[in-house]
Amino acid sequence: MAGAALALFALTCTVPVSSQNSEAFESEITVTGKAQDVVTTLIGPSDFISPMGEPFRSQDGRSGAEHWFAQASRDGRLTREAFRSDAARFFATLDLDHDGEIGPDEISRYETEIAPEVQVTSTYGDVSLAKAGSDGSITEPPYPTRLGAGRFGFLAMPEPVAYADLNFDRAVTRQEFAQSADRRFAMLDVNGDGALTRAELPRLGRIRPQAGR
Ligand SMILES: [Ca+2]
Ligand SMILES: [Ca+2]
Ligand SMILES: [Ca+2]
Repeated sequence: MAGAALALFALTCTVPVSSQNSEAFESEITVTGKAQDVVTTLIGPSDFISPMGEPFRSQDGRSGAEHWFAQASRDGRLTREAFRSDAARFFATLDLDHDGEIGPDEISRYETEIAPEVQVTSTYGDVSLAKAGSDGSITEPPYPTRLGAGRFGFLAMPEPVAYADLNFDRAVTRQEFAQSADRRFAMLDVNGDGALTRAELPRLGRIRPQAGR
């Protein structure tokens, strides 16, 4: 199980973001008394897709991941309960007709209107996986490494909402979504203490500003 979970883990990557808000930013550091309590904001690009598939598009220089974490966490910790609540809140926004499941039309709306990023099927290699040989030759990173929403989040899931359809009947029930939330939380809770901290979440690549933009 641990191996499978690790296989889904985010690999450090740089995510191409076409928006004008994709500037790099330096993390802010807040010292809160004790040396071990140094808090850094989550580093990453402005566009982020949360573990349950919700897009966050930052416009204030902080990463989209930081926006997600800040709204879902409390006192720097995102507990399992809070993660479940965050998932349930997002589920309610997707279940437009309030029938307790995200049906095919609602999944389609998610993919076209809410998070069109999930449609992008072009592959994006993780450059950190490229290997340099002793003779100076470079072995290209394996492809594909990331697809769709996987390029914008912690987990390598191209379509995080449809991925929660555990019985493959093309609808995601509230229960399936909650069950998926628990699974994804467990993947991210590296030390298994029931809460996520910024320090244990995967680091997302920073986008460097393009010249002239
Ligand atoms: Ca519905
Ligand atoms: Ca289902
Ligand atoms: Ca933890």
